[in-house]
Amino acid sequence: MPEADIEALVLSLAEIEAVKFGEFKLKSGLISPIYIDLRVIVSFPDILKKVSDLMWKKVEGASFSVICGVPYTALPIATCMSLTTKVPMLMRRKEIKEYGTKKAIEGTFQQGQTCLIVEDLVTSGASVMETVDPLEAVGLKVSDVVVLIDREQGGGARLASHGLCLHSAFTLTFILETLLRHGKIDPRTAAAAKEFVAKNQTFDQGNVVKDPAESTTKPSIARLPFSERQTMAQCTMAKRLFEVMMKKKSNLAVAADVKTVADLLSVADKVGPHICVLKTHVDLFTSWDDSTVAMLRDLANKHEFLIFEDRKFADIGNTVVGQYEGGIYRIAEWSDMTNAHMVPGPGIIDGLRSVGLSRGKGLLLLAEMSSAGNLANGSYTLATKAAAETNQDFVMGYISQTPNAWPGGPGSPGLIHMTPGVQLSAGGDALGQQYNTPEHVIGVNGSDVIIVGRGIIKATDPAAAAATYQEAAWHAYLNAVQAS
Ligand code: S5P
Repeated sequence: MPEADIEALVLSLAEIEAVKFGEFKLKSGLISPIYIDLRVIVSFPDILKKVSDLMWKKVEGASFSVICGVPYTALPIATCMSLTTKVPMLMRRKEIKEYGTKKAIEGTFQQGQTCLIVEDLVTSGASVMETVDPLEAVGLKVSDVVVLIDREQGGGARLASHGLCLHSAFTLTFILETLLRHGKIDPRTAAAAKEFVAKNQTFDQGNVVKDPAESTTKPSIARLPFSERQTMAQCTMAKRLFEVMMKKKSNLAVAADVKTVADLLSVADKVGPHICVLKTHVDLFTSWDDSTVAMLRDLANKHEFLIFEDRKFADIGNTVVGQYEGGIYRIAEWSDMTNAHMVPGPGIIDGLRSVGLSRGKGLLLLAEMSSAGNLANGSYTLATKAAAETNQDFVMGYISQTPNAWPGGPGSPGLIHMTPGVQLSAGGDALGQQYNTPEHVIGVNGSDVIIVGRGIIKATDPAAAAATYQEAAWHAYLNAVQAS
């Protein structure tokens, strides 16, 4: 596109008030001297076409076979590009769909395909990352992002830190200079806008500083404190677990894998002060009745811990409904959370949700396992991540191993990662269990909660052992937050 046409496009964006000057209050409360709202371009098909053609030119040479617009403003731009170039498009759902397929990404694609992200405006890059994460979670690759306007507030640097290359049709500086040259704004206005940009950088040497104009969602890889993540959690039980962790300064869950209910109650009472969660395998016990349930719940109230029945549901929706609420164990009555494999597909979440959601329960999805040779990895883990992301009303988090290594990182900060296979020194047992240390699990692998069984319950003094693990895991969490 000739330079004169590019300048004409900038002038027409100002004419249709897609770029405005004055005093504008941003979502963050900041007052900005410039306001860019590109939603209006849908009313001007000629401009929309020019915008998409110019953006397309900017990604010449980049390699991709499918494109995806960031909802909503960039959707018509991406559609226009797709119609012109015949490169197929995908759509990301912004809302969680309650019924139907619950897909985060709509459209036809193959795992391993590379997708170009199309966005109207980049400030901090947070909105772009909200689309990159679910695309990567379903196995697509993302390497390039094209935007109409780069506000030059750190978005490019943040995207680069995620390995993404930002291409922009215009920088804000170019827009200001063009409008100034054509007498559309005065030098004072241009200077005020430039100053605002300089003062409101969102990314400084790899750290997110602030996010003034875009979504408040933080990048998934940053280690935000539990206090902040609690406000982002959608599931009631996730909020509750964050609260318990903060109050007790404990991100330790104990796996009470004992043989009798007497031992269960004894262990629960001993380790209770040190834990946020007590994990049970109710089918290990030789008996189970209402009085045991009452005593266990009393201990949970006394020590303020949550109860996680590690049932690992793995059947079709209709079957798990009965298994969760009925049978001898009536798990939904006394446990605060349970977990499920995603092997059967999303019907398993729907089934468990139909029992647990109204009771305020939470579900953990098994995205990875600790045992040697297990099959929960690669695309299975990514599909589980996508299922968790789109069902955050009831899914409170994951059973995972290495969330920091997942494509796109650990996912939404409102989801909690719990990791079994933890002892004070790395190693394993004779049946395939593999152990990492609390520091490694929390600090390196990016988990939130350690789950410890034999390291505590087989210790001569389980209470003292629990205190040791509690301290190690909490320190690892504090260090991880401080370091990010
Ligand atoms: O991948 C997994 C998932 C789970 S929930 N690996 C696991 O070990 N678990 C559970 O964590 C397992 O069923 C057991 O209750 C606990 C680990 O116990 P430990 O004695 O090996 O620490």
